[in-house]
Amino acid sequence: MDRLSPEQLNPSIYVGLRLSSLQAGAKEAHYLHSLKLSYQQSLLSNDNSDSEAKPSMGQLALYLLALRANCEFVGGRKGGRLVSQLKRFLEDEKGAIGHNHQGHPHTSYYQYGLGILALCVHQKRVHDSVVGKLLYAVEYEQHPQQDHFPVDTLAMAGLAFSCLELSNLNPNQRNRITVALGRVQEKILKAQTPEGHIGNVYSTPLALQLLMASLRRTVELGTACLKAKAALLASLQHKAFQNPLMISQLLPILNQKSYVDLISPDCLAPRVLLEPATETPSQTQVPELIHVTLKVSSIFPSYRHSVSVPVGSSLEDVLKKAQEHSRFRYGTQASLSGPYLTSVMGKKAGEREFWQLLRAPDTPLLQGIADYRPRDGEAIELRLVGW
Ligand code: B12
Repeated sequence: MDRLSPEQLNPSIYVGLRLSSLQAGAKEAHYLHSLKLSYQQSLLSNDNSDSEAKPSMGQLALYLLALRANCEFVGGRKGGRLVSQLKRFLEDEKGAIGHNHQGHPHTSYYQYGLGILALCVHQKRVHDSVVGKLLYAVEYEQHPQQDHFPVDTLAMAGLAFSCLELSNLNPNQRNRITVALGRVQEKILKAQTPEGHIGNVYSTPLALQLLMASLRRTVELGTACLKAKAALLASLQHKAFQNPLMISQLLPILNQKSYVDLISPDCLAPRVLLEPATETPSQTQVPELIHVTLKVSSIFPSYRHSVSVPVGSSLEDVLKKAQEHSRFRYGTQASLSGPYLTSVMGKKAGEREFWQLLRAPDTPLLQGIADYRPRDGEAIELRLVGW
């Protein structure tokens, strides 16, 4: 197998596969080996010159989950350094949130929850004060001065609490953890739409992971899970799951598993060998063209231009075309979800800001620039907003 580029090395994919009912034969071991080489090299080197390339707190956490998915515990001198790094990341984030909880983590509460979860499945204890920040955030989430959590973030916090509850690593906070977990579960149930999704289609897999990890099985919970699964299966048929990261969060659910199962993973469970995908021959006909309008009003002078691209093109293709043929400029950064839009017309999104993708007039897209495929006549707006 060819050497994998850092962009293709996604620990979430390994975790999803190992918690699924599928296996990828020898490729799986090779993938884990490549992950280890890449992550250990960049995390354990003392070279700070290329700090951009260093994995973030959440990426380190996902890497530790991947090790656990292979039934490994982090150990030895190298493993110890990774655990210390993750603990240090969390301590820094705790500092950024501050004593009076007025600040925000540099990354996000999603990554904060992921960090606690990863240490928990390795049976590594974090200080009560670190867990306390996540507890407070969930307890006061409705408060006007506090961050409002999307379903994905709530689910991730809940998965971390579930692991802590089962492992009893912070016994002094046991009651608070149990109450917060009940609260997360309640909010997640409330976020179910009439079709059955929880939040939106892409937050449903994590929300379901949280509900399935729950020790409190009620009829209401069982019904909600069944409804959510049916909605996901319908979305799968409509090909809503194309993004590998999204598929990696979905795979455990299809096998009745959640990240909390990484406390004691079953590495001997039989899994079916994945068949390599067969490529459909490309059509040689001249492709039909569609017209898409691109708008940017967050800058002066504002920008508006119509671009024609072949039918089936992605939003990224539209941006490229606009860049080639007009004064439009954009920049991206690779992430585990694909290319993330970081700047438009030379304007970079600042701290706690992002370039939001909308279908005009006001519908935020549920996919990124590489996955979203605009229809003929659509207008897409790029808008700089706070979060
Ligand atoms: C936090 C978060 C954000 C934050 C990121 C900023 C920050 N400092 O953390 C904000 C609010 C800015 C954001 C924005 C968007 N997000 Co978002 N986000 C998340 C969330 C909750 C966690 C991501 C994370 O930290 N992962 C863990 C770390 C370790 O992985 P990472 O790759 O290093 O993380 C980076 C990327 O995920 C990137 N990012 C965040 N969102 C998105 C979305 C896309 C499509 C891409 C390519 C990258 C990206 O920011 C992270 C921090 O640097 C996920 C939930 C989930 N279920 O995964 C949704 C999620 C990934 N986001 C989603 C979407 C749709 C978006 C937007 C496209 C929304 C919009 N209409 O504009 C924009 C991105 C637009 C752009 N400029 O390209 C969807 C993606 C669905 C899909 N089909 O792939 C998710 C799954 C939420 C959902 N349920 O709808 N997001």
